[in-house]
Amino acid sequence: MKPSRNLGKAFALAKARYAALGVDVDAALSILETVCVSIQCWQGDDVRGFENTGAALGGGLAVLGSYPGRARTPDELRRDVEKVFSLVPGVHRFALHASYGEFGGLRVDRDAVLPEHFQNWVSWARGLGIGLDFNQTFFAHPMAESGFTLTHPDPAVRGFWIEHGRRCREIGASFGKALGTACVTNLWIPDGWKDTPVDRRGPRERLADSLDEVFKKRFSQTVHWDSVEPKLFGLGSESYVAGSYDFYLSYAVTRRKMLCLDTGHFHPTENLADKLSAVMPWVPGVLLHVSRGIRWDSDHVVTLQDAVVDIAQELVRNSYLGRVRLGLDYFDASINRIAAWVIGIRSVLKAILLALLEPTAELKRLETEGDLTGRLALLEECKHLPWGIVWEHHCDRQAVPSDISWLQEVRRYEKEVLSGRP
Ligand code: RNT
Ligand code: ZN
Repeated sequence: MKPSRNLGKAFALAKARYAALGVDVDAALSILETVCVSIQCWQGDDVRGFENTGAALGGGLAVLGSYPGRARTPDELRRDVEKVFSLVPGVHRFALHASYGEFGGLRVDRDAVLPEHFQNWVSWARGLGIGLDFNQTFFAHPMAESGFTLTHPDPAVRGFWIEHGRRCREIGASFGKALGTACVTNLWIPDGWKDTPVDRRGPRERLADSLDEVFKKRFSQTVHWDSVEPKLFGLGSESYVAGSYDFYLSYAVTRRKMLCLDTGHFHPTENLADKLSAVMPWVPGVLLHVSRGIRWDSDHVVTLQDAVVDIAQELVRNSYLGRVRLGLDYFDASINRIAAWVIGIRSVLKAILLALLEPTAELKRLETEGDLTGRLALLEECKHLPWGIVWEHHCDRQAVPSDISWLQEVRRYEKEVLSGRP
């Protein structure tokens, strides 16, 4: 399908429509061009990584589905991601996990990982002109089988994971240095109890001490930032998670760390968007793990839902885009993995566009003047303004598919490349 021949005309009409509400479409698009999403490596291979130890995923992470075509090697993963980049507008980042190092067939344990194991990733990122982000991997490992890592009562186990945490920050900093754009290394641990614990205090005190050890070394903010990621509960940690929201919010505030907010890590009735303006005065920045929680699962492919638009509106209305890193966090093995990425990235960008096209000044005026009727009416009106045409124009201008024709390209890639992966 060719992009509509009338796109130019439709765009001019849409622009006029927005202008009538005081919205400058070109200004909105020039901001959208700069919006960068950190793409999660783990969607491409079902969180397997390249250590080849055969360890179970664990940590309460479960990847369901058996769609063919998962990336089995770093080269396959890189090739897949390049395909994704060609189907979404903008320049984005790539988020790696420590388990995605290239160890040349050697067994390099988590407490021995080094920047050199990620050299190919850095060269690849440099070639593409993108930044890299990083994550410690505190799961899929014999030392994590008990379900406890940085909170483990045995100092030897804790020490092993503290060393992993430290080394990953060195790797993250090496990314930032090599690529000239600060890497965010995000720390998430699965530690928690399936059933009611008696000692809630011990693991949290040990976690605080372990984190202080992990974060002892300081890095320049031009190369490296740390973030910590809370979770309400996980599979197998239904009753207690040591790294809860209260814990990490307090930690991030007192230790000046970024707070990672994963949209799937809260009670379904909690509004993540509302948290942003509450935490931003107190933390140096936020990393968003945009995901789609469904019932008890936190990791479905992101779609253009109210929850995502609400977050985008908070980022735009409050000028937080500069202090918030946008990242994706989901893994779906039941559909084409390239499509899963493309759908999620495009949805996040659409949500940001929707927010950028809002007549915020007018809405604020109505609110300030107490015209609550007008505020509600205009908010509702905005939902059906011709933003889809603006999106198509944006994609067209960035030389990426403006409509669902991206899917044809994914299907072609599936036939030519993915189907050759048994
Ligand atoms: C798990 C966290 C974490 C992971 C990734 C793979 O609940 O959300 O961010 O999904 O590190
Ligand atoms: Zn997450």
